[in-house]
Parts: sequence; structure tokens; C-alpha cells
Amino acid sequence: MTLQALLFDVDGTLADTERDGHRPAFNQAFADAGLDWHWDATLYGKLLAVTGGKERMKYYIDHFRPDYRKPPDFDEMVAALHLAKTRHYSALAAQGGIPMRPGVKRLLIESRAAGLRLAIATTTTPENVTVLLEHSLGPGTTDWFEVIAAGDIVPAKKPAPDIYHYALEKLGLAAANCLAFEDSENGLHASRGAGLKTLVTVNDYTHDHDFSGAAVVLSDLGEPDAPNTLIAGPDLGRPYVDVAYLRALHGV
Ligand code: XBP
Ligand code: MG
Repeated sequence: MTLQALLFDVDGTLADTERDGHRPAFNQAFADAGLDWHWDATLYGKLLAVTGGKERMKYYIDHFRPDYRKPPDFDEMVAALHLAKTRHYSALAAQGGIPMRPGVKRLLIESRAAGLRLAIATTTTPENVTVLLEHSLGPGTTDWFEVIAAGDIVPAKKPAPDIYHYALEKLGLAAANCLAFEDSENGLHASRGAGLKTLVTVNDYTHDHDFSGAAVVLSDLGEPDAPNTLIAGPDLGRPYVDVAYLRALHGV
């Protein structure tokens, strides 16, 4: 089976969005609403067990704020907070505050030149993907991705495989012709659940996750002048991920 397409997670994989974007955006939305909700980095790391910002806010109240009395319109309140948070996230991304991780832009350019098809499979809100790509990857780069499968478009978010099944269906490809790129345990469960061989790059929030089932675990995608670190899996003898590396990994 030949390698034909690459499916990328967004948050934590394309960019360190949880650190640079989502957490500050949530806190700004809470402050705007006059709420005494504040997510520091440690608490946020725990809350990341739940994917989806709306679901994460509900999880926070249910598991960390027994003191908080939900108003009758709590679901509507969470939805409104999430819209505000997404506005703050977009502003942060539009200011260029959420840079691509090492090797991401290089690999995307190389992969396009090699004729590999590109797709996104993410839990985050579609608007967040567009604003991040436009401002951190470059103007018009959303067009590089044939499929942008994001957010509430599927009934169940990661670790459910739904978003990857949706992306594969839109691509019209079998999982065996693709590689997935992820950063977290939830993400890996989702991609593996869809039968996808998966390359994991870790970050501060996910380096201690269980990545059993990943094809390889790396510190990042690396650059010619900034080699990455192999954390688990085959040593393909290349200090950074390029198309030749992907073809070799896919063939392993
Ligand atoms: C990460 C998520 C998202 C973001 C927040 O998604 O779980 O919920 O944390 O974005 P992925 P929203 O790693 O699959 O890209 O607030 O828009 O959900
Ligand atoms: Mg992720």
C-alpha cells in the first residue's frame, strides 16, 4: 500500500496551541464574564484529559468546583463563554502569537511538492484552524488541506475515532494509505481507532502520556539544523522528519 495522504492533528501537533492560545483565551473569557474561574498551567494539564472546550468547562465545574451552583441556563452560559473564548483565541492567533512547531511548515511544503495529499483531523473549533493556518503557516494555506475535519462536525470527539473516519471518508482513502500525526493519548487512541499508523510528537502537556501503539514517538519533527530526539520506536537514522522518512516509516 503506497503512502498517499497525511492527516494532521492541530492542537499540540501543528503548534503549541494549548500553551500559547487556548489556556489564555479561556482565562480571558472567564475574566470578561466576571467569573472566579482561573486555569493555571497545572490545572489545565489535568483538564486536557477532556477534549473539546465546551466539554472541558463542564468537566471543570463537575470535578473541580463543587462550590459552584450551576444556573438553570448553564449549557447556554457555557456556549456563550466558548464563543468569547474562541474570539480571544482568534485574536491571539491573528497577532502571530501561536507559531508552528519545528519542522511543521518545512514538512508540509515538502509533502505537497511530493504529491502527498493533506488533511486535518482535530477536536478544536474550525475557526481556530483557519485563523491559525492563515497567520502561523501563511496566507491561503488553508487551501493546502483537502479536508479540514474539525470540532462538532462529528458526534463523538477524540479519543473516539469519528473525526479520523470522517476525514478518511472525505479523502476517499483507506487508512493503510495514510499516516496520522498526533501529540496526545486521546489523539493517538482516535487515530489508532481508525486504523491509522501514527507519528507522535510530544509537548510539555503530553510527554508523559502512554503512546503504546504509535509507529514512532519523537520530540518534534526536527529541522536540518535542529535535529529531533527519538523517544520510542524505530531509529530510521534521520535527524528530522522529511518525506523520505515518512515513506520509510509507512513501510515499516
Ligand atoms: C484539542 C482539543 C480542543 C482544544 C480547545 O484538539 O481538545 O478542545 O483544546 O479547542 P486536537 P476548542 O488536539 O484534537 O486538535 O475550545 O475549540 O474545543
Ligand atoms: Mg492534539
